[in-house]
Parts: sequence; C-alpha cells; structure tokens
Amino acid sequence: MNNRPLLVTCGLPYTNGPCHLGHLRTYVPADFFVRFMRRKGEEVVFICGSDNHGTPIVVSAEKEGTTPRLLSERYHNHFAETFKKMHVEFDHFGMTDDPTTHNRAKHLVSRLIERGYVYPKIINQAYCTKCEKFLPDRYLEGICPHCKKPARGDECDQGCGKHLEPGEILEPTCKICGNRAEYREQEHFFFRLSGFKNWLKDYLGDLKGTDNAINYALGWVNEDLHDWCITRTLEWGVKFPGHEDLVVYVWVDAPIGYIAFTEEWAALNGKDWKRYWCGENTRVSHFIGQDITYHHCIFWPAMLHGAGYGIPHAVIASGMLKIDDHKFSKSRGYVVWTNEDYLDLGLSADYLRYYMLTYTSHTKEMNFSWQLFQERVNNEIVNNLGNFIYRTLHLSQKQFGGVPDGEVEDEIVERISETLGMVTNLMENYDFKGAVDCILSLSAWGNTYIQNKEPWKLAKTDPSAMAQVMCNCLHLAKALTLLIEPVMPEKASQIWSQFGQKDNICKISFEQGLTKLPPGSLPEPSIVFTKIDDKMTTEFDGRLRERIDALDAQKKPVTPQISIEEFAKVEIKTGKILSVEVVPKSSKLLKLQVSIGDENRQIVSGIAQFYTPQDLVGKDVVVCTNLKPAKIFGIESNGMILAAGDEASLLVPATPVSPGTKIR
Ligand code: B3M
Ligand code: ZN
Repeated sequence: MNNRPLLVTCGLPYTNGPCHLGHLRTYVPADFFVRFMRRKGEEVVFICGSDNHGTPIVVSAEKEGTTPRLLSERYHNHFAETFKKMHVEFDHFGMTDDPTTHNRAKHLVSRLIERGYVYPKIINQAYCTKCEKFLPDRYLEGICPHCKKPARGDECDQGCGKHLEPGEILEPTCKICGNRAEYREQEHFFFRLSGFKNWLKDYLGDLKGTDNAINYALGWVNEDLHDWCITRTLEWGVKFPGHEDLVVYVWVDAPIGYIAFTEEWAALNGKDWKRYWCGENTRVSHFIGQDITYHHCIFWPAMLHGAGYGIPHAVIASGMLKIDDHKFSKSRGYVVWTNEDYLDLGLSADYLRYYMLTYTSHTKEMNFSWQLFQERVNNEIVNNLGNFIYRTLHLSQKQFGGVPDGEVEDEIVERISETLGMVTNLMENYDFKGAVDCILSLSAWGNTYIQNKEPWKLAKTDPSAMAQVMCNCLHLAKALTLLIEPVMPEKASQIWSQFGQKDNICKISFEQGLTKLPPGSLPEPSIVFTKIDDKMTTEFDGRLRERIDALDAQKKPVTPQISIEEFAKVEIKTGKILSVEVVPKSSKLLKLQVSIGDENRQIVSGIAQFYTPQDLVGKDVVVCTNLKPAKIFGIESNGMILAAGDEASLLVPATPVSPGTKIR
C-alpha cells in the first residue's frame, strides 16, 4: 500500500465524433486498474473529460454548420453516457472549454512566461489567399518532411507519427479549398523545450508505466528537442495571456484539463486538488493511446516542471487497434462504433471489456473481429468462469439450499491468496492481460477440482464430503467474483447477490470480501454468462462487411453523367466496309474504306489482331462519323468503327439497314 494519493487520468476524447473501440482501448484498462487498486485499499481519484479546443473541433463544427461549443456539448454528453454504459466510471468528467481549464491554463502559461520559458519569434505561417485565413494544424495538409508520407499540419498521422511545427510541412495545402498555401510571416510564441533536455532524460529514467511509452520518449529526448510553438491564430480556444488575437495550441490546454477537472472534482467533494498536483508526494498516472506519447512524456512533464507543478508518476500507453486485421480506419469502414455497432444491439459491455483486456497485452496491437470475440466469450467467460460459478451455486443450492456447514480447506485459501499476489504484481506492472489470464487460471483450476471431486456423486454416498467440496467451491467462486469485478462489474454484481450479499460489490475490498460465507440459505442461482451464437456473429460481421463494401463502392471513380444534348453531339451511323488494306509495319492497324451512305470514309482501325481483311469486306458496321480527323501511323483516319472490349468485338446492326442510317 502506498500513502501517496493516486490520481488516474485517461486521454481526453475530442468532441468531434462518436465513441468507437479505439477510444475504449484506453478507458477500459484504466477503469480496470482503478477498480482493482480500490479493492486493494488504495485511495484513487479517476479523472477525465472532453477535449473541446483546437482545429479538429473547429473544422468539424464548420462542416456541420454549428458552433464549436454546441458541437462540443453534444459529443461531451455522448462520451459521458457511453462511458457510463461501458461501466467506465470517472469521478469527474469535465470539459476543457469550461472556465476552470481556461483559468488554469492562463495561470500555468503565465508562470512559464514569468520564468522565462516562453519567447516570441517571427515564423512562416501557412496562409490561404483564397480563404484569406492563416492555416494552423488541421487546416493544413501536405507531406511529412521526415518520412514523406501525407501528413496534417501539426502531425504526421499516416507515417512516422512525428509532431510537426508550423512551417515544417512540405507542399502545404489548404484543407478547406485545396489551394496551395503560401507562407507569411507572423509573430508566435515558443516554449523553450530544448532547455529541458537533461532534466527530461533524468525524469524519463524514473518514469513508471509501459515500455512502449518510456522507451519511445527516451529515444526522442536523445535525438533533438525542438522548441515548441504554443500559439495559434484561431478564435476558438484559451487566449494566450496578453494577446487577444492568439490562442494557445490545443496540446497546451488539453492536458491542463487534467488539473482543472481535478479542481472541479475537489470543489464538488470538499477536497484539496493541490494534494494531487503539487509537491513531491503526488502520484499522477496517465492512461493514453500510444500515438500521444510525445505529448505526455515530453511536452507535458516539461510544462509542469517549468511551471512548478508536480510531475506525472506513470504513463501507460495502449497499443493501437485493428479491425479484422485491417488498420483501423473510419473512412474505409474498418471501425466498430461503441453504441451503434455494439451496445445498441443489446450486447454486454462486460464482454467487450473482457475482450479488450485479454485479446493481447496492453501495449501491443489489438485486433477485433466478431469471430474472435465469439470464441473468447464462449470458451473463456462462459465455459470456464461462468461454468464454475454456476455449477457451484447450482449444486450447493440443490443439495443444501445454500451454504453448507463446514470450513474452507487451507489449500483453497492458499490458492486464492497466491493468485491475488500474482494479480497484484501484474497490475502494478500494468500487465492487464496477464492479470486477467491469471484470474481465469484460478477458475480453470476450480473446474478441474470440481470435476475430480465429483460432488454430485457424493450426494448419496458421502454428504459430509460433498459439503466439504461445496464449501471450498463456494469460497473460491466468491473470491473469483471479487477478482473479476474490475473486469466485468455488471456481471460480477449480479453474481454477488447470488451469494446472498446485499452490499454493493464496488465498495467491498479484498480484505472485507475474502471472508468465508456463513452457512445458510442462498437465493436460487441463475445463469449470468450466456453464449454468443453463430447467427449473431454472422449478422454482426455482415453489418461490418456491408459498411466496408459500401464505402469501397463510393470510392470507385464514377463516370460523370451527360445530358441528352451532350449525347446528341455524337454522330453515329451504320456503314458498310468496302475494302481493307494491311498497314505495312503495323501489327495492329488496318486501313478501311467505309461507305456511310452518300459518302465514303477512310478509317484506320486497331483491329488487325482479331480480323483479317477477308473477314471484314462487305460487313455492316457502326461508325462514329463526327470524330475530328486524325493521322494514325501517318495515314489519315476520318471516323471510328465501334467495337466492344479488349478483343474488339464489332458492333453490327441486328437486321440489315442501308449504310448511313443514323443511330439514335
Ligand atoms: N484529444 C485525443 C488524441 O489525440 C486528444 C487527447 C488529449 S489528452 C490531453 O488521442
Ligand atoms: Zn483555402
């Protein structure tokens, strides 16, 4: 146990689109961690909120014809509700556009200015002459100067992932109108990040969390650290102190939201926020997606240190998400929306939590597919954990009407305490998959135990031996329920009441909960974990495919439509081939003389591979007669014979018509 208060945060979702599984990859493990640490007896505050500033929000609001504030409120509520449904329970969920973050950001930035960490500099800013606008961040697209992949103004999102400073991107193009942007000089303000290099090296050496965050960050610090432009020419955002025409870059005020939301929580709960953010004794742990490591391991600690706040204790970064082994992509349909594609179909939030925690280790790339999801749920949750718990409750109920008299054997108590020790150790090392697997191994052990003891046979032969087995199994099943609650809170709470427990399982520590059940009756047990059947999987998978195919079809180039007047400009007539000559030195061309009624035309046609002159003489064909004359191989060609496909199947009238008949 640690006497430093633990503050856990999750990366703040931008309020410009709905929640998808990519988001949940950060929030579910954080919630699991918080619930587990609380059960261990730690004092934990769990803070999050929505990120309302920056160009992502402004660009989306413009597209939807609304204001950034209204858009933000809508998605803020959406995220707050979705997290609740996923049983991700923050103590507070704030908005960065609320006054607390504005004030805290002004205070922190002013501190950095006072302490000499901020300086002005004239820089080249991308400007669109057509839109008459400076183009910060996502208003700008172009090519990454480091890896040459397409990139956004402030980040190489499709390539190497590097942060880009204003003026760095190649081929800058306006996102609104597609015009090539030009660079104009403008005064901006820079944070002297380069001055923190040595401090950061030491800091990162002590930072706790996952290797995928810390090792990357150490690599970056050992390379070059550039000063960081922290102002933008935008209306929407936190005003830069002393300059009404500038706002701070969204990555300045967004993490400051973590502090501000703690202040809001503290004010509502009669606590002191400084305990969590000031001094040596803080223990802030940030859960983030791996793609925002730079901001959390480099910018943010330097800002906090520069302004005299406490510094983060740990950064825990989750690997990225794939859908069906394809790179996650909203525009290509490789996305699973948390509500529309999952919760709204009546699926269990707990099953998804379990899958997200166990598919692979937290730091690796996670793949979601409906087949894999079904397999995991059915084989692991239902057949292993659910089976053991239900069998235990059911047999105890049938034979004893509940908990029989008797003691729990030492072996069982030891197994549980050994598992708890291992799980604790894994959790402290942020190995969430390891922890859940360890819990499931205990339940697999329980299944083997009950299978070997065959208590159902003992019912007749040796009821007191059966009572002993059931005492052991009940104790184990109850411990498993407490252990699994941080993973599947809703299901665990249902099971908890089947053990006759009246208190909310969330509030029960291991110390209080790992006690022996008193003998006595239990309510009739019911099945809590049910399987996902093939029909459901096929249906859900079908929905995903349909979306992918529909988006794919949209992307195929479409031939523009033409009006009847435009079509009427093409003159097509029937013709009769009078004579045919081979074009010397050409394997493809034939020179034809064609009658189109009152006139004969010379036409050069690329059909020599498919027809001999004898095949063609006397044939009725279809000719475009108003094509501009052209020279092919030096021979004049005046018209075009129409043919279909790669093998030039000639179009011919179905019944005889006289040459020169107009085709309409
Ligand atoms: N709003 C979302 C992202 O880039 C961004 C996180 C802010 S955390 C302070 O994943
Ligand atoms: Zn433009």
